[in-house]
Amino acid sequence: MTTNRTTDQSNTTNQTVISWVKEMAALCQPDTIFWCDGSEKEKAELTAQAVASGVLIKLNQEKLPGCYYHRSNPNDVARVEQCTYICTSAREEVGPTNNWAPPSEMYEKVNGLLRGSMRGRTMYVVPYLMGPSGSPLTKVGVELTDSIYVALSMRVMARIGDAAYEQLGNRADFNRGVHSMLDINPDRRLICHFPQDNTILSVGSNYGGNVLLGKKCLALRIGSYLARKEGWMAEHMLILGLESPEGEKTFVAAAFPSACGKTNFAMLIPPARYKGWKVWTVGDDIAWMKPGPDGRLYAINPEAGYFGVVPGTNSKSNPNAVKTIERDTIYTNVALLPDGDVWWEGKDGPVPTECLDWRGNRWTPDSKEKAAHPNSRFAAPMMNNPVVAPEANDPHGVPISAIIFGGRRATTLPLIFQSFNWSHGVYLGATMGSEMTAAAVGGLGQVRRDPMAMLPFCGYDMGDYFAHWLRMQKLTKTLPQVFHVNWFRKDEGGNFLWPGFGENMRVLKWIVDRCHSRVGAQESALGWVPKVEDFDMNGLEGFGPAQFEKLQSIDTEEWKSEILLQDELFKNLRATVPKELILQRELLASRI
Ligand code: OXD
Ligand code: MN
Repeated sequence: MTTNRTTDQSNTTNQTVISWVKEMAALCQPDTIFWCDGSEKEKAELTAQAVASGVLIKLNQEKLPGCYYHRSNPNDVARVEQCTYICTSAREEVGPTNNWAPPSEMYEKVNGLLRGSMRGRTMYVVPYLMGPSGSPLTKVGVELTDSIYVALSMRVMARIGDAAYEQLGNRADFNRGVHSMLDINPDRRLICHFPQDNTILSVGSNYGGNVLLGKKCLALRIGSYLARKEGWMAEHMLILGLESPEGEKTFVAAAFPSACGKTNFAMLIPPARYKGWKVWTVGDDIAWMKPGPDGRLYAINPEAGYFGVVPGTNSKSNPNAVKTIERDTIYTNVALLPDGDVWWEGKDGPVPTECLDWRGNRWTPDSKEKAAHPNSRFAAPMMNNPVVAPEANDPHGVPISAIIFGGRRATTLPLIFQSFNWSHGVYLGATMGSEMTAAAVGGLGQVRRDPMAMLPFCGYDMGDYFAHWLRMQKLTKTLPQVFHVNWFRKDEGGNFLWPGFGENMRVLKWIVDRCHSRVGAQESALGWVPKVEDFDMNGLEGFGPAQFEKLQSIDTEEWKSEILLQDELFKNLRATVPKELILQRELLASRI
């Protein structure tokens, strides 16, 4: 089934959009152009088309109303950092941690691949907003894609349709994004950012992070570039609000590398003893933060949906996510049960006796391979989240009182400490690290530095990015307090020292009390730490002051090697790393 909405029947009067779409259509030569308006009627029409063509499988609508299933090409299951480029006039601008290519060369190469790439296909024109409608922080993008799966996923992940054209008016400052699957060939896979032109070209993939261009490409890579230019911050952070029984709400933003539980923390349910306390989710992946009129930092979540890793999602790890993905969700690369339900490793309930794995092959518990791909995903509307913050749609954003950094560290890093000041806080973010799993190149236990969890997402030189963080002191009156957490410290026997999940509320409570100057702290070599009597251990089975001391201990030998490891990152970024951070390292070394 094709549609008859042609170029001449565009649903915008913005001439820049219309002529750019015409230009791209002349290049890509689609059979048809479909101008998305974001309506429910359109959703039904496109969904029916995707089911008819086999791109989506309709799931059991009694169990999972509004849910659909997609299998990707097995060669296309994750973001591909080696195919991701930042194209600016000078190589130095992108620094040593990004792939660089000259814009002219990359335009020529990708336009060559795009030429005629949409013959026999439809080009969907997806106008979208990153951010709530009417917010001064919100940006407009238009994505052209030949993937109906992308068109349908974009309407979950962003606010799409006429609202975007309304916000744009007749201006020309929208992000131009072009995506073509080509033949989903890893050899012709490129995700190219042109920050100076506010343009993204993505070819050869159909996987979320590479193709839902509003997310990592615009909201983080291009976003971070624009943020530095315009005096705000685009960060790989969740945003949550903690409400006290008296109704006081405190908002915090937190950056953890992938697979460290960002979505879980954003949707945390406080344990029973925290009667009347509530956590509200503003966002689970990205925060855009800008100084407000009162000099505080205000944050919005630019997204409208969650694109989360499915395996391990259950009623212990994240009960709110379980509810969020029960309806209106697009599942990709999980396993399919005979009754049209889905399954994944770590799901509640019994392991099925039989299902189809993410590749479509018969799977039984004896199979050697996983049934769901470890990076299988849900795309679910944030409004499905039982604890979505009402402020998630507030154009003013929320005032951020604390920034939390964290990683997965079996040793060395205590459960919680607070920076002495902003520069020290920037140092904590800059030296953030996480241990790689056995599957990752580099080997078990090796710490990969991932500054502010932005290593794959910073659209310019990392040293300049640190300098921008430091500069925020001049652009704001009151900056958030900065904290570092580690939920993953282990004892000599390899057992976790901290129960994690909902119990992380105890750490969050101390953080929030610190922000409101309600609790004192003790000075340590690393920063301010909780006094043992201030840290709530009530009702924690098998956990008392001795366990807390162990979890918080600072081992001088471990820290000597940690400081050396941190230096490797600084050596790599030598040309631009701010002197203030070198000084912070020296101060840390002298304290240790
Ligand atoms: C994500 C990621 O998908 O960080 O959010 O990779
Ligand atoms: Mn992410």
